Amino acid sequence: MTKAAVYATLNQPLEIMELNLMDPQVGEVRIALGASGVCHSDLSVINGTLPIPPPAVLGHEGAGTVVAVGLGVTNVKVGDHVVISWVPQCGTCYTCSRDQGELCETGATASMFGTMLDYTSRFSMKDGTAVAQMSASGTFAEETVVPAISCIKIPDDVPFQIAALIGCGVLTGFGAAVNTANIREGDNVVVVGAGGVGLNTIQGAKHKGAGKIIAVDMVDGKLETAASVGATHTINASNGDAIEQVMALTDGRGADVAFEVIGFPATIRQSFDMTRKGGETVIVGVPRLDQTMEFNPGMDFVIAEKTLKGCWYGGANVHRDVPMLISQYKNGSLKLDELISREIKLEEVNSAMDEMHGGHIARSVIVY
Ligand code: PAD
Ligand code: ZN
Repeated sequence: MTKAAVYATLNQPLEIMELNLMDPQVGEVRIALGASGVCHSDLSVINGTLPIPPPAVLGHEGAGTVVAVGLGVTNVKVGDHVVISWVPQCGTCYTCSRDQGELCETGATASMFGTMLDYTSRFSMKDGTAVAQMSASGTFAEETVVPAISCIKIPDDVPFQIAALIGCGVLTGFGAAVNTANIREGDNVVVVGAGGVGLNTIQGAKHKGAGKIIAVDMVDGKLETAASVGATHTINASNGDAIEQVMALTDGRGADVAFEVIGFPATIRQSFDMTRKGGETVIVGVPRLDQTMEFNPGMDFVIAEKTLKGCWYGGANVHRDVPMLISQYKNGSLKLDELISREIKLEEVNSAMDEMHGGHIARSVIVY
């Protein structure tokens, strides 16, 4: 048995309950969670933006200690500390071998279904009802079972709170700037949405040598954090027209690269309109899956030669990028302690969701 926070009903708080947890099967690993971040995507499941059928253990940004391994597991052993990747990445399929591990043909479907690679889950209720595990992980639990290819071994001296953040917000946000976008040295970059993910996009843009890094948000506290991790300019979108303010900061031309890290069509359009001719807009925020947008292909894409592209999991090869991010954290160039606004217990996860509506917290992290 293990204690977990379960999504049982749309738009209702998560329920804390004891669940059965099966032993790891072939190629699987059981992990005692050390920490799990609370990401906006968890809230997006509860409010129906990301449609995962309940019941499901949410949480996909986690790190912990290996407590058991199934047959055939060679990449980690009992006692190892690991970051859990929310897309299992095999490293050898068609997309992995084309440096698109975030779309891994072995792992991405199971991740969407909230299951192991065989499309079944390891959690169940006392009456035997199967309980899905978000993104093949389910980190809002004291213990979970994940595919071994989701595990990246990390040094024992990295705090679990930090390692957990790397599992989603950092890999996604930093990777959007470093892997997905094509930021050239000196480029003017705008990041719309300075939450747990966007703050890491700012750090990725800095890493790529961007010139101006303009953070746009509606909460002054977020903008202060943005400035502390590398934003050179900040715009509170509730004060005046944010597009005009970006134009004023970029000689009336617009930014070279814009990132939307919220998940609304209106702010995607806004980000797109903040870029210059020939500029690039990267969508990181996940809108409701039933939403659509209109563009003028001739004006927007052909004549203005703009690019609009999506970003899944920061275009990350997790087995390559997690060790890289840890060494950047250790040498002080990647600021992660600053992103942990508060540490909570599993039972407090619903209040972390409420705080996210208000948007004042960079990241709440559950510590087990
Ligand atoms: P968050 O809630 O921490 O941050 C969102 C930020 O946007 C907050 O700071 C808000 O204040 C700000 N905001 C909200 N509305 C506006 C507005 N109209 N104008 C300006 N700022 C605004 O969320 P997060 O950083 O955890 O996640 C952000 C998005 O990224 C969310 O949609 C999440 O589902 C998505 C995500 N995508 C991936 C991926 O692989 N593409 C991975 C992880 C998260
Ligand atoms: Zn996430």
